[in-house]
Amino acid sequence: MGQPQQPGQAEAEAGAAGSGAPPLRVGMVGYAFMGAAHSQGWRTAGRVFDLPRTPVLAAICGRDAGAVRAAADRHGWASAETDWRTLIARDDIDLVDICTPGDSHAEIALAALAAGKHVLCEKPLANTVEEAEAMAAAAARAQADGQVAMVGFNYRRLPATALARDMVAEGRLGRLRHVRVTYLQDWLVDPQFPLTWRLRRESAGSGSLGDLGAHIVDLAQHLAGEWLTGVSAMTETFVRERPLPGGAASGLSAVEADEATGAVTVDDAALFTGRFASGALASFEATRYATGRKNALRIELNGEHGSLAFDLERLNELEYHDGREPGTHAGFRRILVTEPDHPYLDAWWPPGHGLGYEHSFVHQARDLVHAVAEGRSPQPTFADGLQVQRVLAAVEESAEKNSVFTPIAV
Ligand code: SOE
Repeated sequence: MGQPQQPGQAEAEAGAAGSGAPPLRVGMVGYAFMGAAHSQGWRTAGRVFDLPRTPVLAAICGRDAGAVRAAADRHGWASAETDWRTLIARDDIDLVDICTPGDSHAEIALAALAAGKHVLCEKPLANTVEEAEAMAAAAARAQADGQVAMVGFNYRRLPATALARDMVAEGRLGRLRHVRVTYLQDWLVDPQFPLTWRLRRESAGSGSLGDLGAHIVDLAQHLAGEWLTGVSAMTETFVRERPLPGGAASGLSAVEADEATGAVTVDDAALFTGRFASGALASFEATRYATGRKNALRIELNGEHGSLAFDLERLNELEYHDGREPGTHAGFRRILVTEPDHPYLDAWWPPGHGLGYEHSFVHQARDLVHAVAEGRSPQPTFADGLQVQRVLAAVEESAEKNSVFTPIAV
């Protein structure tokens, strides 16, 4: 279904030519929620940031010809494909962006790396540790040929989380004692919400754990600057039987429910504690049953000299407490992260004009383009994605063993 000249192509090529930077031709697999978010990132990055290569939205791929064509038109992709193998075989694609459910990540990523493409893969990296190991090994081999591979942990790339990481690395908190993270959603509260792919182990790998828990494990480790060494966990599936979807269903959006039902084979919620290499302690909660919480991610870090807190619902802010201030005027203060000196913000709006969720995907595209141009491995690498996968596996193992402390394999 490759088409020579499609809506958006002339514009994309003009953009590439106009900037003087050579194009980076992207082929994206998947076009639902994450596909739309990544499209926004690719479309916008080269218009806001000065990039060494200009992203070109060359081709989008999905199995339903009509739907993928509509997605191409809506999001500005130059052509559409219905088979990812055809997309990967195209010699006018430099980078493959994988936005499909977890069960196809490994196969597509391995094929793309073998074909000499750079790869961006949505989180979690894979559905199993074995798949993630194969992907990390393939990415390490491909790196010798100048190929890069990155995992889409987008929350690292908000200005406030990037600033938090810098502040921890500068030693402002001193030795870390606690990291506590929650990621709360509520889209499963209704027991009639149908059994979409996100609720099946064979397609999603796990439930809240892999979907939300993967984000907070990555963010916690990224901000702390160290890895977890072991976890103690509980998981639960509150609603074990749900109606089958009555029509086409994407992961999050409920469509009509069928009369027939099927078994939910993933966790609905995961609660775990963890220990960092330094001895700092961490707690994690990931759930789709936090009634009233839509996309509430919050992280707090406490160190011997100070604390930091970030809340996704106030994503242009960072709370900071400097414990060395005299007690009379010590206390948490709000840093408004909208200054040009803050991470990513020199290219955006004047101070005080905040950003949103989608900008993390623009920054992700920006950072990946730089890494490709410089031939260096962009973080989070597939090795980082594999390590998160190992944490998820340890959480499942611990939960199965009634919360016994489970070391994380290295
Ligand atoms: C669904 O829970 C979801 O879309 C996640 O899959 C995303 O990674 C997160 O950014 C928003 O919520």
